[in-house]
Amino acid sequence: MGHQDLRDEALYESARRDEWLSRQARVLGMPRRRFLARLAIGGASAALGATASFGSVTRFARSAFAQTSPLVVKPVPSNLFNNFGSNFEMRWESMTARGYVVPNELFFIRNHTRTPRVDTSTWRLRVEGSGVAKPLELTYDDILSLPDVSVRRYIECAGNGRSFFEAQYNMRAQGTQWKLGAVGAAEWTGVPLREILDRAGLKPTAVDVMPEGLDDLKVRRPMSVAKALEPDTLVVYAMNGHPLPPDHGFPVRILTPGWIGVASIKWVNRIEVSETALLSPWNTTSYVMVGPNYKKPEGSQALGPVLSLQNVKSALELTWPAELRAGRQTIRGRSWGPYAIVKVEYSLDRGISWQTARIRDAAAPRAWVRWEFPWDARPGDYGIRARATDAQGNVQPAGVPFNEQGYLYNAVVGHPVTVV
Ligand SMILES: Nc1nc2c(c(=O)[nH]1)N[C@H]1C(S)=C(S)[C@@H](COP(=O)(O)O)O[C@H]1N2
Ligand SMILES: [Mo]
Repeated sequence: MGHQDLRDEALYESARRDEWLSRQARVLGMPRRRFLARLAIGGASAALGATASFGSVTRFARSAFAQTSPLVVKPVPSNLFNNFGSNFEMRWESMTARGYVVPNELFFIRNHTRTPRVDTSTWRLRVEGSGVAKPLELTYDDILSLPDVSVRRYIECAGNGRSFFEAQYNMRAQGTQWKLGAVGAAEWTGVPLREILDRAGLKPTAVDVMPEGLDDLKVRRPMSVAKALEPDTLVVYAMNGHPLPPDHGFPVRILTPGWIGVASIKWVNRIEVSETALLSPWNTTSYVMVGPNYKKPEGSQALGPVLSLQNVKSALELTWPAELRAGRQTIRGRSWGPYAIVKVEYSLDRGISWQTARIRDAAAPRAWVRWEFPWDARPGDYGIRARATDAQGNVQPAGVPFNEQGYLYNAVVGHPVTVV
């Protein structure tokens, strides 16, 4: 397979899917009860209040509509997810008037191959490489006994919104044709990565930190030491107060807030720390910007500028397309980005005039805010537009230059709504 082919996410993955489908998955149980007991003793328990209303979602997901996929573990019913095979997009209407976090049952899944099952009695996390003086091997229990923090942050796929490139340019970008549901905010509990790097004797000469997953492709993606040392860059073991579900990285995943989702590596069993820059397919051939508006960086093996930070985006908590009854109602949505969202505007006349929506959550970086506005809807066809501004003054643009792999589409989108 040539370089060109590797840039096509779909081709790249289907070639390898044959490889790993033929192997037998390790199906081993997870020690859920023991885990929950530990969570209750540890400091994490206090911070985990945000998970009410789970019962109803679980019943919903297990209802007659429930569908399963051989590539993921949790039920992925079509009333909750758009199904792309190994990838499952959250349907935004399932978040209508819900709490701040996306319940685990509703959270989008982005797998390059399939969800592996991991036995924590044999699993270890190794921290090694030229950038550490004291290579480490940690058990699951070791990690649970380290100092923990809980943070509310979103994870978003770099390709979220990709389908709108085709709508804008009549040209389809490679990869999963997401609308805006490849994003979710959750409360993540884990150990700051810097605690672990400290214990491994991080050298002042270290430059890159590369977590690696134990899924079939060993998905791995370097980050700078600076990013690794940020207080909310975590080795996560709990999501919304529950052990990390298999599809979301059990036993541990990395959380790199504000960065593209692929940097939040799931099923991590190895972290390489290096005194030299690290390369992987995920920072050379994919998750790089390739297109007429982007230049290949000089002296780099990457095919284009390498992505790290996400950008500011918005979505409405409505079906796509939506049909609403005429009359007074509240329209709701959410906006997010690496910096705090300070303003959200909406337009009901195709972007000619804008009004300010009411933001319902305190602005925080690397998180989302819920917002709403009242609408006395008259019969007709609309494209409801939302446009967020962050604390750095970044505003969602009217359009985004094309890139072949369809990353970072954050232009204002007209959500099709028919009022009857
Ligand atoms: N090991 C591993 N980590 C991974 C992936 C993967 O396929 N394998 N997918 C990445 C991508 S592209 C995204 S967007 C996020 C999605 O996280 P989620 O499936 O928990 O929503 O996980 C990232 N971490
Ligand atoms: Mo992603």
